[in-house]
Amino acid sequence: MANVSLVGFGRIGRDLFRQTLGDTDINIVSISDTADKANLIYLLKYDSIYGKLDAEIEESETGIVVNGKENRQVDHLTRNPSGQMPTLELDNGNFVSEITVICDYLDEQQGYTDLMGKTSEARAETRMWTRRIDLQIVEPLTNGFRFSEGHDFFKDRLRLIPQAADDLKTLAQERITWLDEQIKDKEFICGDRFSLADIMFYRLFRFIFK
Ligand SMILES: N[C@@H](CCC(=O)N[C@@H](CS)C(=O)NCC(=O)O)C(=O)O
Repeated sequence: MANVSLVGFGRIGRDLFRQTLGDTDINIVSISDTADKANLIYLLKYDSIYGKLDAEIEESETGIVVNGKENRQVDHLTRNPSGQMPTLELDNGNFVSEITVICDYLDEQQGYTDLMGKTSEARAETRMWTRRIDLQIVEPLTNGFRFSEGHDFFKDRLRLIPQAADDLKTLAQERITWLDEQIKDKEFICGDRFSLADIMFYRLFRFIFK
């Protein structure tokens, strides 16, 4: 996907913007114009030639937000180039993203608890399971969801491959069945220790089956 900045939001800029809404190859990440924001929003929304724009447009502190994609705009992309949440801002102003990495970092700040593991081996075990769960279950299942039930919400945010949705859900389902077998004699995924691996798995499970 190409990230594009528009310099000037006159007739041509607004026309280009309209043409790219819903386009999965072009993502407008910033618009600069000296004109009044409210006026620009009005002109974008009500065009005497192209008619009313079928999109939700709001004014935000930093600019305008179309179809609520603020996390996909340049401000957030400088924090996290993936355009996703969560992103943690550190005390020195740097940013860290990816759920597993943020949790690992925060637990390390506590001197490491059972959530990541108190020994190198316990942490390796947690990272091994969270990686398997993230790559083999969370990612295929959430993409399967984004490509089908979540299609309308994600269509302007990501490249969607609707025909892959069922296969991705099947892949995840097979790995869930495999995981079930792996943990059948254990209390938690890492044995008797409640860890990040359990949280990763069950928060997804609750979201999908809520
Ligand atoms: N691999 C990423 C996935 C993050 C993710 O899926 N974030 C979702 C919310 S939980 C998101 O930002 N959705 C909105 C979007 O993609 O525009 C991580 O572990 O942090």
